Amino acid sequence: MRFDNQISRIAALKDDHPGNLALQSFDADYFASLTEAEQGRLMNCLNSGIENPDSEMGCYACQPSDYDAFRPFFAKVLARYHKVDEDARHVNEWSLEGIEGLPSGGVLDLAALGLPALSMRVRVGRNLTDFPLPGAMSRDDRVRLEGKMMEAFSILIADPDYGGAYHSLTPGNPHEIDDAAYQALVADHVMFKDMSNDRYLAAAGIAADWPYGRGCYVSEDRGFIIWVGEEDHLRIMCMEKGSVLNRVFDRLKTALDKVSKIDGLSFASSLDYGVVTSCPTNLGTGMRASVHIKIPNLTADGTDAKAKEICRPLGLSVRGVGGEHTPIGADGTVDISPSARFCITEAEIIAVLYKGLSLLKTHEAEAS
Ligand code: ADP
Ligand code: DAR
Repeated sequence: MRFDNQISRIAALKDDHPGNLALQSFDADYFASLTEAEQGRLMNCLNSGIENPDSEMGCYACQPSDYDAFRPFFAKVLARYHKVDEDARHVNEWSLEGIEGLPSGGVLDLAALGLPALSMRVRVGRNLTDFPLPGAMSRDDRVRLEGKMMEAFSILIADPDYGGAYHSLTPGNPHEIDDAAYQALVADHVMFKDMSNDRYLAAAGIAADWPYGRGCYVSEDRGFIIWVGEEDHLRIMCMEKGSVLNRVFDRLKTALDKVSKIDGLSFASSLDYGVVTSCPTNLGTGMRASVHIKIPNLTADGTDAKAKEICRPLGLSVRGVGGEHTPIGADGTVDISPSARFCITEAEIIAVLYKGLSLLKTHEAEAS
């Protein structure tokens, strides 16, 4: 049969890689029940996890409809990763109303927790309904999507609240920037890293055709950014150094409402799974809300091990100062964000960050 080799590799890898949820959730009988065309679509989703057995998720959706089309498979990986029932349904909600344990008035002021001003960032992934997801795009798809977004950016540039500029990595694009300018944007945490160096994204097809169709829109104050052509078609984010988390959270919601109303832009979503993203770890909200915070006591050994041990029960993840798969800062600066993205609302995510930081501050003080 056409996929016998992949099926054999999955069977051979499964027992030695219990953390690879795609391998663990693959069911040969379900796969055999699919048409050959469906089998090809689903196997494309597993390429990354087969080629990288050390993956924690091990799969990426390749078409906006994959989660619903291959529900028997994706329901298993989602349940295992997000610790929810296989029939769980996601609800999106940005209002803080009714969330317990927050300051009256809902102002999430880090200064009230005794924390200094921090670099705050909230990002969401979004994908357009009229293109394949990044793992299945051709180079022409990627350049056409960039062109469609450049038309949308011309509307933002005309609006004083969003005015800025688009910076493209696509050779020959009228807004193409050189490597020095690109590296400066990456160093400033404005632009994403070279995806072709990420073996998971490379195996998934998401990094293909680099750097065609890639770029970022940046507002004049650098507080509103849209990535084009990263792991999702769009990563829409707000970022600033300060104390009130609501500032980036509310600005992002307002910006998202503005962008989603631009003619021709329609974001992929599922009735059961919420916002559709390439990676099942981001499904539902596509949201990561983070701060960069110095915790020199919990990172005194130069690693993030103790910080991760403390943060895990707080529902927080620890990343390096350069983002995913990068080291922590020499001064103990780490990237802290809630781990949950799915079957949690946007409002609950920012609340977890606020409450988690209060507890993290206590643990940092106790570690002195
Ligand atoms: P994502 O957050 O989109 O999942 P990464 O974790 O790789 O992707 O981070 C992408 C970039 O955003 C990196 O340069 C990272 O340092 C930067 N970043 C993330 N959170 C913050 C923050 N709170 N302040 C400043 N930069 C941040
Ligand atoms: N290495 C992949 C990525 C999982 C989560 N990170 C993302 N989506 N950027 C894995 O399956 O482990």
